[in-house]
Amino acid sequence: MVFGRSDRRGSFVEPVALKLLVAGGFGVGKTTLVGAVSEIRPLRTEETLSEAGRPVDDIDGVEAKTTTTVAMDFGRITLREDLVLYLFGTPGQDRFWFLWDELAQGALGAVVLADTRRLEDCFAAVDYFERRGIPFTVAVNCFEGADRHPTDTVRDALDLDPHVPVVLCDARDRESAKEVLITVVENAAKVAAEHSRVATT
Ligand SMILES: Nc1nc2c(ncn2[C@@H]2O[C@H](COP(=O)(O)OP(=O)(O)OP(=O)(O)O)[C@@H](O)[C@H]2O)c(=O)[nH]1
Ligand SMILES: [Mg+2]
Repeated sequence: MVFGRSDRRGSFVEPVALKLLVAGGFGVGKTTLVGAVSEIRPLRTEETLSEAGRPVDDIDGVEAKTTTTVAMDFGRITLREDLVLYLFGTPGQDRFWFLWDELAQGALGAVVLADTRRLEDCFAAVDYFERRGIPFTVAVNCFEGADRHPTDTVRDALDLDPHVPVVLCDARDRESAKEVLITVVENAAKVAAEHSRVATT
C-alpha cells in the first residue's frame, strides 16, 4: 500500500486526499467522466454553445454538443476508506487555457481523455503535463462509431513515453471511469517512487 494511514485495531482511518485533473480536448467526455464517478453531486460550470461563439468554438466532430465547460468540473470519489480523490475537470476549449495553471496546482496526476476521431485535440494536454512533470494516463473514450484502435496505435500516434499508461474506457460508465482513475493513481505512485529512488541513489 502506498497511500493511507493504517490503524492496527481497524478503527477509523483518516483518509488521504489526492487531487487529480481530468483533461483533454473539446467535447471528449471530461464532464461526463467526472459526473459518472462522483459520489457527490458534481459541480459543473456548463454554458450553452451560442451562435456568437461559433467563430471561436471548434465544434467539428461534436456537432450534437449544446453546452461546454467554462471554468471546471469538480467531483469526489472514495477509492478506498483511506483514499479519497478530488477530481478537477478542465475546460476543453483553447480560450480557457489561462485556467489550467490554477487547476493544476498540487495535482498528483492527470487523465488525458482522447477521442480517436480527433486525436490531435489532446496533443496540447499531453504536452502540458509532460512539460510540468505531472504523471498522466491517456484514456481513450470509446465513442460509438469511432474505430477501435489498439492502445499501441494510440501510443505511437501521440508519441508517448513507454511508461505512460494508455487505457480504453467509456466515460459514461462508473466502473470503467473508476478503473481509469485507479490506473492514474497507481501510475502516479510508481512515478513518485521512481523519483525518490533516483534521489536517494
Ligand atoms: N457515445 C458516447 N457519448 C459520450 C461519451 N462521453 C461523452 N459523451 C457525450 O459527448 C458529449 C460531450 O461530453 P462532455 O462530457 O460534455 O465533454 P467535455 O470534454 O466535458 O466537453 P468540454 O467541457 O466542452 O470540452 C456529451 O453529449 C456526452 O453525452 C461516450 O463515452 N460515448
Ligand atoms: Mg466539460
